[in-house]
Amino acid sequence: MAYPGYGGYGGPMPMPGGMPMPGGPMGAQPPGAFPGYGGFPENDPMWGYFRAVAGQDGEIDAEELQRCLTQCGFSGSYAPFSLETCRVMIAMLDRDFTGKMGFSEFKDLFTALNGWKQNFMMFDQDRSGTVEPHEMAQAITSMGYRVSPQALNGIIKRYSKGGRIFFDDYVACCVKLRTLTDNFRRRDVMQQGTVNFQYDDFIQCTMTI
Ligand SMILES: [Ca+2]
Ligand SMILES: [Ca+2]
Repeated sequence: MAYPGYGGYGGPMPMPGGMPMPGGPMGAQPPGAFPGYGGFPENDPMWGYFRAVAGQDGEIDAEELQRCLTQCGFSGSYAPFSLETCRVMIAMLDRDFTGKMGFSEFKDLFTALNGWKQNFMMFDQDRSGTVEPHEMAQAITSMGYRVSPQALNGIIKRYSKGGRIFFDDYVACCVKLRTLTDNFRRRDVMQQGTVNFQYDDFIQCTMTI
């Protein structure tokens, strides 16, 4: 049984449009510093920006994330992300279960978002802000997910409006597909495409994102 990867958005991480980049390029670290800044986020150019968005509690909630993504112009000419999509984004990467987004989670989100945006723009060539159902199917397949045509149809129907898929819904779909696949794969120790779920575990996996 082939397992999905998340290919298609490797490579260097471009900064989102309008995103402030204090401290110059990401690669400019002092000599002798460990790759990845050795666990000192203060040395990371995105740290100051994260702190400003996160506010007093030092973490980013759904409202803060929505404001940040709107203000930094990430959506560009596309409609801003709904609060619900922002909630899903936070839940997807909430590894420490705080219900909010810490610094490393925030950085992971931007890496993923950049990939999905590039993917979406590749299909939305006339910049209408939407992609066609068959393009959505191609996008999901190109990300490496191996699902049946039936599953694909169901997913696309769920995330369409008037027969087309908007950027916000596209991202919401990608976020959910990735999170559920991650959750499943983590339990599929033999990587065989089959898992036995306890009811409570299943509910946690699906209802918390
Ligand atoms: Ca906050
Ligand atoms: Ca968190």
